[in-house]
Amino acid sequence: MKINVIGVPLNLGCDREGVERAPNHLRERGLMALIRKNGHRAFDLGNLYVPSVSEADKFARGQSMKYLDAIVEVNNNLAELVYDTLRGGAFPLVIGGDHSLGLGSASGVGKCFDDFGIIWLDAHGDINTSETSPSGNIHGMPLSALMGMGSEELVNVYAPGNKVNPQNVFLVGTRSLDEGEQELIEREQLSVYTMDTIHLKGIGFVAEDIKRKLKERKIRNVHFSIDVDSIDPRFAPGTGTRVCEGLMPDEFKDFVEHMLSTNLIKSMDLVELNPELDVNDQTTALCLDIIDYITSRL
Ligand code: 6HN
Ligand code: MN
Ligand code: MN
Ligand code: MN
Repeated sequence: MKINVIGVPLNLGCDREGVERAPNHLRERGLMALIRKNGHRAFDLGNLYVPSVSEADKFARGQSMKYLDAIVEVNNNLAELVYDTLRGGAFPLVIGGDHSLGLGSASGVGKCFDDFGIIWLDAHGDINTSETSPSGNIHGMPLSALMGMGSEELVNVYAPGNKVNPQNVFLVGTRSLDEGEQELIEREQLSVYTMDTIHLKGIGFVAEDIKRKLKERKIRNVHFSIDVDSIDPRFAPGTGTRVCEGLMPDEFKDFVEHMLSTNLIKSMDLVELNPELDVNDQTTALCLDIIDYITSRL
């Protein structure tokens, strides 16, 4: 398979330094060779340009979302690159950077396939809006924007309006939701597989349930957005918003294996690795292991 690696050294969505270093850090530790070892034609498209900002840009025009203009700009460019990659028959592997990039990434996927689904593997929901966000950090808002909810500026990134049907969105590993996020989940009847559910029923059950729904809804293409904080912080401490009681690495791999076996996964994000917060580089090693595991099954 042809795989295009796209680095997005973006930290404006989490408003914390370190995540922007992840794409180069992974490259320096052998990212491209690893993908090629698994038999793929891998191309490194480099890092997307991220505008430099000042403290004054944080709440420009009096709005509550931090660094909105720069984040919209990066996501618009990312969407086009992901779209071009898919049109060229390649698999986009997007390396963050913070999770606000999920907005651009999935928007590019949405232009290519109109019947697509999103699996969002994350400790968090990332479905806040400018109104419900406790932080103003846009990495907590991309998934609601993709479903057409929240500020127009985010909803209209790359193309006007919503990009994905809420029925086709699956949240997995969830264990930290803000009040407004919980309300949105109930209102939209979103498919959410919390850690409580995973502990109770097992990750295999969850995977089978998602596969069944994908089939029922005749979804032919899936974008897989992986936030490193979905994994338990004992194994993945190198990330900015750690939440305990996460997925064990084996549960994570088990889930990934199930999803890849559908052959529906057409694109992927790996986000929120922060090398500066890591302990002995173990989260970087885990990310490389995950990429190895995934690309050996693509
Ligand atoms: N992530 N719910 C919190 C917020 O600020 O909206 C945390 C979001 C974390 C986002 O991990 O990609
Ligand atoms: Mn996230
Ligand atoms: Mn998260
Ligand atoms: Mn467990």
